[in-house]
Amino acid sequence: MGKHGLYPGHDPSSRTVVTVGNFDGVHLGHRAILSLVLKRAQELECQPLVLTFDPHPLKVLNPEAQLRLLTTPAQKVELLKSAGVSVLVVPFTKEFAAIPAQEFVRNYFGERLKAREVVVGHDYRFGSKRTGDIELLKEMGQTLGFTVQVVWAVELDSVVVSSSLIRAMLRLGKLDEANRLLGRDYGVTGQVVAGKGRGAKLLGVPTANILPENDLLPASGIYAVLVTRDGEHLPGVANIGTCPTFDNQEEMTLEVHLLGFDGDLYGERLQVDFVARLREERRFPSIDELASQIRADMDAARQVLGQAR
Ligand code: RBF
Ligand code: MG
Repeated sequence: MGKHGLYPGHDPSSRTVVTVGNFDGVHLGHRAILSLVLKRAQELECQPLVLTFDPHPLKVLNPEAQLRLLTTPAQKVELLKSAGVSVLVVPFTKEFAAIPAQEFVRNYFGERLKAREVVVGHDYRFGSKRTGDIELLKEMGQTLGFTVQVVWAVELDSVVVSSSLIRAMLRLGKLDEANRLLGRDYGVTGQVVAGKGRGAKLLGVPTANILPENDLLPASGIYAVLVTRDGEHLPGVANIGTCPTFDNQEEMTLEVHLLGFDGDLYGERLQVDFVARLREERRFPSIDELASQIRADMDAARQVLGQAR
């Protein structure tokens, strides 16, 4: 990135209404911020822009915390762009983290982005050791030529929408609640890798085994899913778990059976959106009993997905 920044998606000649943050999950709280950015950009005839970081700052500053993000960097950019804003991804390093708050504001909101307005969440802090706050931003805006808008937390059913709450709900198998807070269905991307071939042979139900790119899989269980393949959405049923009927694998796997499809998916990259959680994974006393339960799951998924559209 050059000193005066040529960023993909950013027109350097235009002034911006800009927000900054991690935006993991691009959930309803984030969407409230994005809406205000879009509205103000239109009113002020500026470019709506999101400044975000890759990797997530906590992964650089506190790797021991093993933060499990909801979105991959690519998903995040795609979700932000489809909300209608331009996206500037700043590589986050320890050196970047050491930039004093004032310098960050002058350099980014002032020089590079020519901010006309900066939109931030109510608890936003920035700069080295998080010393920068909204007061500092407002003060510096007066000399650098931008105003500051503060967005309050979004509540749904009197809980504050947050990425950490959504992570917890996904882990607990509360998919419906997680999806409501996200404002979309939780989705995982990944490549189809070789499985054991057991599904087709023993159960008559071939599955695509997906190597997830996301840090976070929903709780173990059986799910109705929509699979995106080359921009097309296909109905399916997914299993997340260890297949305890067989050999109790140690690792959790994600397998998808596409309803009414029997092509080869090996090597393809798919996105799996989790629409509904159907049941828990169980150990069945016989392969026949598992096979008939899977047939019932396929019917349940068809029902759920038929209603969802
Ligand atoms: N394996 C289990 O051991 N218990 C289950 O409850 C279970 N449910 C499944 C439901 C669906 C819809 C699918 C597609 C698979 C399920 N499996 C389950 C995984 C199954 O054992 C696996 O697909 C094959 O063994 C091939 O790896
Ligand atoms: Mg398989």
